[in-house]
Amino acid sequence: MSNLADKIKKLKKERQALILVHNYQLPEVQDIADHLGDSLELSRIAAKSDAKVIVFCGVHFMAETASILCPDKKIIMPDAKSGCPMANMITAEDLRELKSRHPKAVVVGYVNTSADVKAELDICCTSTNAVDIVNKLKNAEEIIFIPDKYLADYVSKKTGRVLVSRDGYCPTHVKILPEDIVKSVRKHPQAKVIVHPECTPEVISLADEALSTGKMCKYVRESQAKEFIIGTEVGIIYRLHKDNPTKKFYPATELAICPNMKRNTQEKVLWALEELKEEVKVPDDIRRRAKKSIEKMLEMV
Ligand code: CIZ
Ligand code: SF4
Repeated sequence: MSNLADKIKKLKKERQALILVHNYQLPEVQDIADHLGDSLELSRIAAKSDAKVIVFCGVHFMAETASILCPDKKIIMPDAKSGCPMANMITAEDLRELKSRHPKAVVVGYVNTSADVKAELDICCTSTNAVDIVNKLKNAEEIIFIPDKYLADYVSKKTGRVLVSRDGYCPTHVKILPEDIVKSVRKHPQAKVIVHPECTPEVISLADEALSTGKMCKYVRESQAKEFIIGTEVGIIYRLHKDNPTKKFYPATELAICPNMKRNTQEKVLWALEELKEEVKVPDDIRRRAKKSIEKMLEMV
């Protein structure tokens, strides 16, 4: 273990802190994780733990989600500038305007949204449960689904429901092109192709499965296949390798890198623990309303 990692381990104990690390983080950050996972898995671990401090290595909306679920803990980010461009593509004001044009719609929002936007939702969802949730809204006359137009398209195809969406998308996942999949399959004809539902419909149509990161980990673990082409942020490949050392993983493209996810380093985690900064705290009124949308999701799945 590196000197830095030793220092982090020691200080983490003193601070009674837990280090939660998203599947897309750099290998050096994954190596010091107490838990690796997707945003909701990590926030639920935070809520259950008795740690006083949560060091959340991911992007801003994820730390906010942890703050919403555990207001009594101090949630800190090693680099508070790590935002999610997709989440920033819709504001609470934008959503209120959309709702005013569809007053009867049930409002479903992806977890990749700010706390302010979550406060305007009826139901939050993740890429793991979005299809199930929309399937359960049998009586809804109309459904708004924000912010990701590609996830909305995927969910709409899977459920047969028309969804009112907006022009949101993930700048990292759109870097994965249909020709990348075609080329990778030509090179590795035995490999299963698994992509994220934030990819474009053209890419999804060429894949064996469209899966959230949590579901990708499970799929690879349980699959008989030995090789996989991975169509999502490349950081997950380090975890997949570690968890499945006998299997092979090929990124659909090396360009699928989220610069925001890569801002965290071991050095910044150490500074965060030393100074207990930057704290992310969702104000109480927003927190209460946002929490309802998350509770509704947990109730439904
Ligand atoms: O919810 C998450 O962590 C995200 C953004 C992606 C995924 O599929 O896990
Ligand atoms: Fe946001 Fe895309 Fe980065 Fe995920 S990979 S944090 S959706 S920009």
